[in-house]
Amino acid sequence: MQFESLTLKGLRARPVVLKLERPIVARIATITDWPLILIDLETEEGITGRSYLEPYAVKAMRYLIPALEDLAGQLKGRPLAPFELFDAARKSLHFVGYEGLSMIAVSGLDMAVWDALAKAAGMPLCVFLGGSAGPVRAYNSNGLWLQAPASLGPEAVELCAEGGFDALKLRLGRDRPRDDIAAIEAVRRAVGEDVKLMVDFNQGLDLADALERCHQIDDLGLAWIEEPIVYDNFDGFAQLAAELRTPLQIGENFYGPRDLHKALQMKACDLVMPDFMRIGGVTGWQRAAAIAGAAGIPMSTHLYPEVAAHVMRVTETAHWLEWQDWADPILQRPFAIRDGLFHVPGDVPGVGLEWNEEAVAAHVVDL
Ligand code: SMN
Ligand code: MG
Repeated sequence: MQFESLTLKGLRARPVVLKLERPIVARIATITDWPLILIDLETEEGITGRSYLEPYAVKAMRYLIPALEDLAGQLKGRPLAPFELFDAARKSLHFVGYEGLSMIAVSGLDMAVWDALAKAAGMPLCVFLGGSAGPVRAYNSNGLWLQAPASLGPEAVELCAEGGFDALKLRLGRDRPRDDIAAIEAVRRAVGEDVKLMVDFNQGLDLADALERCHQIDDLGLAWIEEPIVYDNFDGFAQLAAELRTPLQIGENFYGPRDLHKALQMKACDLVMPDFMRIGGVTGWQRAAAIAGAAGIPMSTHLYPEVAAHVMRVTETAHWLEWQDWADPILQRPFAIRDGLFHVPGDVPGVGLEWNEEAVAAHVVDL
């Protein structure tokens, strides 16, 4: 097999909005319309790398798409070497500030670059990265938002059945702490003791409330407590981690591997779960995974399950893949979950993202 080197030619980014089947109702926001930026990275050699970004707010696509186009314009004509393009893109934004939206744009570009390269090599991304295709254990994160406790039990049963899952995530942060406890109990009653239960406060509490409310649920056998307080209060997380027996999970708001490093230095958590659009795509993930691996900290994923499955196959301390099917409506080949496992196919080169163009046409929006 002759490896073909690739040259960056251009990038197309299209804004799409999908209606969520189960709307996001978190303490800090309700989201019914889910934005996706579909990225096609074109190469001179005719191979297209694909990725997407989910920036939560539809309006955020208005400023992220020009940022993606700018980065591609600046890197046009360069060989598709992901580490080099990542560093060049990131450094070009030093004066602007390379966290926040800058990092999100770099991450979207990076994921598409890795996809194109693995496609050119004719390998699934996980094989290209030195691993093998196979299963990745996943929990179902598709529902269980801040809804009435009575609806939680039936939904939890449904979510387990969707793919033979034995782990679910439930969102907390209701006004009255006892309603959160009732929600946990409702899910437990419905699915039994053997299903693992992660809970997520979505940054909704202040530190004083978090200390009190996390202690109240500390002996309920939860798999983890996620983001009880605002994401960048590492001092507060360190206090919580020191006091609680239940593992404390953070990381979906780490902007780049250095945030993960800082969190571990400060003992701000027991577990980490970086998000691909903030950690720096596949490149940022690998750098972060090396830090978590050396520290012996279990690492889970946040959103982007298609890319997540590949990198989890090569992540030293791989823990849980967060399963969401939110991109499924615009994918040609939605991925299969069986027995709670995401099965990475061995015969699909790259990440395996191909757009269902008819569905894209039906959901593409004017910004
Ligand atoms: C989450 C994910 C996506 C949108 C809102 C909230 C949540 C999670 O924090 O961890 O799944
Ligand atoms: Mg979360």
